[in-house]
Amino acid sequence: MSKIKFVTVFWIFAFLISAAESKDKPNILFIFSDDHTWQTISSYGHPLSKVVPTPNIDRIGAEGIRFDRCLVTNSICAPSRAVVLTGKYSHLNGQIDNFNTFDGGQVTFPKLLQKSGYETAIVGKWHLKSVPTGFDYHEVMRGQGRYYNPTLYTDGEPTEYEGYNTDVVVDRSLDWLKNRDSDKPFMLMSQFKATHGPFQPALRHLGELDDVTVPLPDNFFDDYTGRSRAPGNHNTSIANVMPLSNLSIDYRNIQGEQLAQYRSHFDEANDAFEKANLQGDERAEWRYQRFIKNFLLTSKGIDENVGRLLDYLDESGLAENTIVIYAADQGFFLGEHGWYDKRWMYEECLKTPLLVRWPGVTQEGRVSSDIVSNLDFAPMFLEMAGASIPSEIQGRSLVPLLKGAAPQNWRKSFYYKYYGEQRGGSVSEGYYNHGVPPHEGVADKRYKLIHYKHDDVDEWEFFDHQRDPSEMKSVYGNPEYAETIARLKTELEQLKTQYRVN
Ligand SMILES: [Ca+2]
Repeated sequence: MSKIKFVTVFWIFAFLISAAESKDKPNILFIFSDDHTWQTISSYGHPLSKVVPTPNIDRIGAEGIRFDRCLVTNSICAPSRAVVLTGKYSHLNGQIDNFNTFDGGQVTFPKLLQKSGYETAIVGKWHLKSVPTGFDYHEVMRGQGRYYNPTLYTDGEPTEYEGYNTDVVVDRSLDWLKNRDSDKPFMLMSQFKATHGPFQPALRHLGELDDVTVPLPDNFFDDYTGRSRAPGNHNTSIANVMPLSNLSIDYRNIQGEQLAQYRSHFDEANDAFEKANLQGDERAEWRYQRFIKNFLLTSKGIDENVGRLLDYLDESGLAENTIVIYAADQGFFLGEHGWYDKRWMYEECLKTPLLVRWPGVTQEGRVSSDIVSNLDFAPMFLEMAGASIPSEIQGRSLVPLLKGAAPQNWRKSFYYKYYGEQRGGSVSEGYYNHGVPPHEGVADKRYKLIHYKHDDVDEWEFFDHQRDPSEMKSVYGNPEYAETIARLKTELEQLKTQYRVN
């Protein structure tokens, strides 16, 4: 065989092998929502999720695995998204808060999947300000986007859509799936604005819970004693702080009959509330009911749309070779401690939902209590795709956990850091956004140690979840725990060295 013929045959052969390998690679559908906390997802078993169940999201866990202790490194929107993309803590990926702009020039898992032969796309919420990189296709909202009749942008070019945001994100995701380059495996990120505030359900769900009274959480009227001063300086009270605009709507682009229905649901209720001038518990109860019902019905829109995506995978025959992941950017308070919002290292928002279905790999209905994190998503996606994991990535792939069990040397503790968002004024008067100051800490399966060190503040909190799952009393000064606290302080320093914080 002549040299030229040999080279030609070699390349044809190499191309066929590569095409065959690409065909074998699993597709990845990563469904990611905003603030859609684990308490609302029924498979996690929280009483709130019984009010509005989530059968479609539950199905992912029932046919795959549910992670019960998935912790975020920095419980706020844009930073969590940057951690997911890079597999690195905020101080290394640069996205420490919602104010700065994501550096799209750095290494991210979508870029590495592209190199590995994947067609990549992101549709929906982005929230990182810079133009998405590493995607063959992107169609994203600017900033928070609108719930009703949203505008999505591709390369800065706007397209206006009629309808409800969560429906539109799935319409556009399905459109991309149907028209993609089907010779390649795909990785699609369908990212919802829901359930971020202002809490606005789809028109079809407005008023569905009007006859229901949702029980207040046991610690709704928390007096914040028995802990550091930090929680008492909060600015996230549902009863007194949450603006009514969170229970209202954005009227841009809404007209006619739609407008009349929204006005009737939101404005008339808010007007009646203002007129009634309720006080004390009555006022708190009214505001909680409005908040929680709108939140839960916004969640319902997510679940329905997850169902649409799963149905399409079934109908198209893609389900068998497509991994489905459901997660949110962080958890959220739904009235616990009297709060809405996130940011704190407390359980409600430190923990985020994570469910993964990988046909032929995940054993149906498994539950993992191992400590996993959004830091682990990037390496997980890379290993799923058969791509190598750069050493600079700080998370660990969850693939071994999906296949069976955590390796012996899996993490036993977890490092958290929230940076605070400075607004001005005094520390106790809203200097930090939502009154949440910078803090860091370490958590394991039973204990949590939090350090508030900023300005002239230097305070610790320590919780034993076995005795105090709701984190109502810090036992930092209790000599019974002195040894454990000392151990966790050492652990905290070791983790900071390991993750290059120090
Ligand atoms: Ca969020």
